[in-house]
Amino acid sequence: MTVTITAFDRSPDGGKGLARDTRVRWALEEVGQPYEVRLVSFKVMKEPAHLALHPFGKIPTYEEGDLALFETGAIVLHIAEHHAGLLPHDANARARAIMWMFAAVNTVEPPILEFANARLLEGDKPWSKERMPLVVDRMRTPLNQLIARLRDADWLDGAFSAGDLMMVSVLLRLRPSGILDEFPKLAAYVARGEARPAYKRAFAAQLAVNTRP
Ligand code: GTB
Repeated sequence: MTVTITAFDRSPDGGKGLARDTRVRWALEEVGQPYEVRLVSFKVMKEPAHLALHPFGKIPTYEEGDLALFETGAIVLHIAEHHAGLLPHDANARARAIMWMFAAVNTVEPPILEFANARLLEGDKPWSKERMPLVVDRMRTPLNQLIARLRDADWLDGAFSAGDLMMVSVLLRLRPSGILDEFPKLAAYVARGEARPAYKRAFAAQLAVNTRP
């Protein structure tokens, strides 16, 4: 069955792979599922046809036959559950991989987004300088805790899984600020994710969209 996802027709990051369609593309590439992409503008995202797919008017969405999904966590989980390669067979290991997906989007991503917003959208506010150390601290704590758990392992829990795919995707958002390099263990973990052929294909596909004339 044809899989169609939506993505920005022009991502604000110009193709750095930070928009969330990249993680869905990556999951599809990991499992070898071909997909089509419908590009949407910010305006189209807020129109009824897109809102019927995504009630919050965002990308990405995922369509496969009668199924329409939004939320990258749910989309990647769906892909991982229906194809081999992103979740272990052992039931407990599988539950732990899913736990790491939730940890990525529920625990690690929110303070990273708060930091990105503070930096990019609130930098000119009179209170920004005073608030920033708090925002950075709230982000550093889970990052250091993640490093403590990762130790010298390549991946979070045995072989690469959907948990790593989501965690690496979330951590990538730190790169533009330079903060990722302050955490060499995490930078190396992200680099391992980026070195995967499936990630490279996903990145190249979104780059091609965002650099077309
Ligand atoms: N929780 C949802 C999910 O994981 O699917 C969040 C979806 C979401 O925030 N989508 C963003 C969106 O559609 C794109 S990814 N925004 C449009 C809108 O709100 O009107 C977020 C994003 C956007 C831009 C960059 N960037 O330029 O660096 C990075 C990430």
